[in-house]
Amino acid sequence: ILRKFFVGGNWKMNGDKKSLGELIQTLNTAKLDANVVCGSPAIYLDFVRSKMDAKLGVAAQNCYKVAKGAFTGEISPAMIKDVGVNWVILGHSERRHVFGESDELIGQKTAHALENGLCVIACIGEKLDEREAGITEKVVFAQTKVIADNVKDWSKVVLAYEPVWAIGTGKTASPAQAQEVHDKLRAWVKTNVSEAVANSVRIIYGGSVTGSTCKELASQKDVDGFLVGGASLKAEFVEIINANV
Ligand code: G2H
Repeated sequence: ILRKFFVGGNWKMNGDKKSLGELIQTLNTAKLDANVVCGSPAIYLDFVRSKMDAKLGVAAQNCYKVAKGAFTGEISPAMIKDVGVNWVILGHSERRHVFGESDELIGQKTAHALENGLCVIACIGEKLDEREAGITEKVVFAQTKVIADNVKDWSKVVLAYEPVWAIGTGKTASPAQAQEVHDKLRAWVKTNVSEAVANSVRIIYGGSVTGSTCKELASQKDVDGFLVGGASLKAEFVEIINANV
């Protein structure tokens, strides 16, 4: 198949060595039929990488736009690579809306992470008032453009569409709502990047994905996987990873 199903776990600021160790044990021994990448809190990246089976990817949940320096509290792609981790999640809605990250900063981070050999799960998504105002497309296209302007090698990038109103709220976008935006995003990529990239880039959906909603979402033509928050901390994550089987 052209686009291998891709499931990211985003543990956010959850877990401890004991609970994450148990979760990793479950994932290591399960039969998983997708590319899997787990987003760990920064302080556990080294621990998680050392415990997780090599066939499973690990991601940082954020990083800064330069290699080192006087940036208290930040971590760099070089540091992430140094502990054997190859992925980073950038532009998550909590980074955008809780911590005030701008499109511009997310673009700079994307460029720096890719230049330093990380793969990027780049997140985009509209807020509820934007959806209600009918500007979903305008918002997600603008966010995607800033990311795209900073990408040279699209094989290192996964796009995650996460409508902000569906994140952690229990309100999943309906399969049709997700498909509609994914389809428009792929068309945007076709027009603004290339047809080859549009055909190959994974566009994954995030926002309250659970074991009970994953199958129907996964069956949508342009949904190539998920970014899973709450449910990625539970055994149910295995079911979500295999949603497309
Ligand atoms: C969206 C998602 C994971 P949840 O933030 O990135 O979290 O599945 O808990 O809505």
